[in-house]
Amino acid sequence: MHPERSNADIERIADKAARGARISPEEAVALWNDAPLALLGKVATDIKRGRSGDKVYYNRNFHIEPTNICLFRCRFCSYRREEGEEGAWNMRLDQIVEKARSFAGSGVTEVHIVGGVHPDHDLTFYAEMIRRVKATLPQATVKAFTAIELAYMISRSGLSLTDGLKLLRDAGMEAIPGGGAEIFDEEVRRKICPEKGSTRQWLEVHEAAHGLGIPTNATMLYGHVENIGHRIDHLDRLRRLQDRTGGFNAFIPLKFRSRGNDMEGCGEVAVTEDLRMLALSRIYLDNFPHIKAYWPMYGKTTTELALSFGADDIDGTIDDTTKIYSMAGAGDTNPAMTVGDIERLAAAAGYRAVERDTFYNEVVR
Ligand code: V47
Repeated sequence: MHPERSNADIERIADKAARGARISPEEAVALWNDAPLALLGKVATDIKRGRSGDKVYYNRNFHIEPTNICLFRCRFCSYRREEGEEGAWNMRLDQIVEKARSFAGSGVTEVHIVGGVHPDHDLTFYAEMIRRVKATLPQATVKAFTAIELAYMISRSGLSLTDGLKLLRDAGMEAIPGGGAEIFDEEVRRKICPEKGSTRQWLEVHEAAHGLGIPTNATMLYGHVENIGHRIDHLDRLRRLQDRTGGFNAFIPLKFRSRGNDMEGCGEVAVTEDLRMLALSRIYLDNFPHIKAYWPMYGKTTTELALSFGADDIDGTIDDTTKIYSMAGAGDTNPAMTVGDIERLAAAAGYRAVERDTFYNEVVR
């Protein structure tokens, strides 16, 4: 406990947050340092229940990861390979279409496409990819490309951000995932991903997307070399952008997983820290409708706990289509959950699983 801070101060900040009032960065630090885990869980759950009652959202989705060959060498990444290196892949458009076709008739409502920033692919290639996937699965929403991939492909094309996004939107890109945010603090970013697109680029892409009515998500990679001040600064930059645009759907804190990358030495934070981070995200981001506990990264047990710490979404069925997390040692090697599995997980935590689409409309079958 901070020497000059009393339990009464912590209770006052917690009450303020539970009433729905906005807390300051300093108050967030105080809660982080001194609030008991159970208090954070209670406040985050009160806020969550006020917004979405006993619902836990999920969707029927799958991922396409077109390539793991990437221009950038982010130190936390276990997935990237050099062209020609063992374990590298680079799917052709017909293979991507084949993957999409294998989900026809399965009831999926979302295709999530992200991968490495491949030096040879241009905007025309990506627009064609989206067009073909959408033509193959017209009922599904294409949620595609991190802001880092988008900034690179659009700047290469010579178009403005807005015109590049419009071109992709016209091809069928209806939403943008939250990846590539990592940690916004420029000094930490230099340490963990010095070559990657900048914080400014990430924020500009999301702002431009919101300006076009394209909803997006936001992530934060935590639990490595950053400190709590960096995490709150990250949340604060997101809260400020959301105040201006209202275009974010979900915030997804991503726990750093340490296997098979250059930052193995950082280890991994405790599960109690994951729960504190989820609760603080729910409390601080008073203008974000959803907090997602991404189950392939936390694993199913922590995801179940996350539902008592402010999360109201756990992502989807996945069907063993993403490798980013398992290659870093997280969760299951072949991540997949049936709707029944998801319903049981939610019920075990005292909640009701509700299927949603990408835009959080409830799906009635
Ligand atoms: O930006 C990479 C993270 C992100 C590791 O928007 C790692 O619905 C932990 O953003 N340990 C990409 N994390 C994935 C992503 C995402 C995932 C699920 C849903 C949504 C959504 C977005 O994966 C990267 C990076 O922060 N990541 N390596 C690692 N070793």
